[in-house]
Amino acid sequence: MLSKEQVDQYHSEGYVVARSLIDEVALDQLRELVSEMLVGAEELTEHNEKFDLEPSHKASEPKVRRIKTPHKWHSFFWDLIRSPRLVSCLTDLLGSDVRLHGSKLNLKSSQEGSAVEWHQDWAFYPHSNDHVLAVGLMMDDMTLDNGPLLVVPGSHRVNKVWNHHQDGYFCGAIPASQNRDLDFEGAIPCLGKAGDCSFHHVRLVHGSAQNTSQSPRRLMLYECAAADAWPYLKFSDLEEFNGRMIVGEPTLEPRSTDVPIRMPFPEAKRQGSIYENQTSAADRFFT
Ligand SMILES: O=C(O)CCC(=O)C(=O)O
Repeated sequence: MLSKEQVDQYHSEGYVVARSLIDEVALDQLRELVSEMLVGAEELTEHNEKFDLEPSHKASEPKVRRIKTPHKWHSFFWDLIRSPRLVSCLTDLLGSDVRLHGSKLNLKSSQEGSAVEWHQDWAFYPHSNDHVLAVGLMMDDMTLDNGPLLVVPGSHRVNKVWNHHQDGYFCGAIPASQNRDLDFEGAIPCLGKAGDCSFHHVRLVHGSAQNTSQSPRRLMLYECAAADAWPYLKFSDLEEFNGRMIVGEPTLEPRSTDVPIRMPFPEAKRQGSIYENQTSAADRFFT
């Protein structure tokens, strides 16, 4: 599914965008399902295990910024990630055996959807090797003004975990002013049409600005790992773990490689999502 040039780009720059992986019918089904799920947030006054709310959220004017772990709430999210085109891209990049690590649906409402500060996913979920990536399924067109994913090309090859701590606690954000070795200004926006998908390496530095456009920006993120990349954290149940295979076979033999690790402890003062973790980051890049 991916060309040799695309696979080479992923390895050298740490990301690639593949066009038209999800067709209109599936996109419509996905949008309808998400609208139905959001009805469940209307009466909320606080985040819960399913929804993360924008700071301006009110029960009378609901604003959800994330649906947490969508794959746990509806099997359609599994149908999408197991669709032949996506599986083909995943095996091109990660090999024949791929497991889902987690998922999230980031919804940036028009004219306010929260920014996500610069970070590496690896800082949140280190594994025994770095054959791990995130797929960003674009539910809407990604444009310069709606807060698209921004990536710092090649940052995964520096082979380093930047410090994601501030005031002695993990906060899930790289203190921007102290890390001018990273070319934030040269970051590339992953633009595309609804149905396109980005793939970014787990150690690639990325973030995204607020949505200043008039339309929502919805990005469904699937975190995927080669079956032999075992997580250092949050492993509890083998059956559940193996049940998350997207394609191929699980293994009890992790492959360990020489990867940099920095554990996300002490835990962020505010738990629940990256947005909550990052609230304690004083040194910010995006306003
Ligand atoms: O939604 C986005 O633009 C990026 C989000 C992200 O990087 C994350 O949630 O880890």
